Amino acid sequence: MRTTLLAIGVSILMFALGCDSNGRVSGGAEGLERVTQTLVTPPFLPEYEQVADGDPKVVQVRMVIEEKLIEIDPAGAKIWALTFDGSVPGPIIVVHQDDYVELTLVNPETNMLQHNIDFHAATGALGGGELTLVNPGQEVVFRFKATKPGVFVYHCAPGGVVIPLHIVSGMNGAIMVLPRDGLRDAEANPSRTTRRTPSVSRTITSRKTRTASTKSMNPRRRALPTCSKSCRR
Ligand SMILES: [Cu+2]
Repeated sequence: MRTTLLAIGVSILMFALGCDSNGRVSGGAEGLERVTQTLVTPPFLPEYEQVADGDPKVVQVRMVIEEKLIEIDPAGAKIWALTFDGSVPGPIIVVHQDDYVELTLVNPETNMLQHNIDFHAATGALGGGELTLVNPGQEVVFRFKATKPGVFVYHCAPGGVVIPLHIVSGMNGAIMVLPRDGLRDAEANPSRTTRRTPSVSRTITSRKTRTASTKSMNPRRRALPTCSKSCRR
């Protein structure tokens, strides 16, 4: 199994990067600084800087696909959801224009279905959909350059009539590609929005304790309850 995973991961990564037959990377990401972005459950954002710090980077993220029952109302109604990282919608990725996004997409063997990911921020190969199709028990690494600023959807697109089924069952999310000098308001003033502060993290942690009895099929939702005014920017 590991050999299969490795072969799939390496071959797809080589294709996505434009490697030659000797495995040499011919894409534009070699030599760039690599950083890891820890994804969090919406509506929260991962830690990020409003203005890019230095040259473009390779931003590594990891998502685990979870097929599971989730509770959707206080009365306890449940649905079978297909999710990126356990939440609906999936986590928000934040990068800057010209950064590379390097996603490790994991489909655990406990799942039943084939999945992939289609980034509307990526160009070609169905936004990665053609390169990232993974069966249960497989994982894949996919890298693309975020060439245009904006907020773009990503979603599962395993092909044919099941595409809308996977999307409406939860496999959708967004990536925000910031201009390298950050966002500006209507008067062209730099946005004061910045990364999540430590004080917000502490607030979330304390709320986790207070809401530990909240019924939910999603542990992350227990940890990160609905955001109040105090944690909105
Ligand atoms: Cu899917």
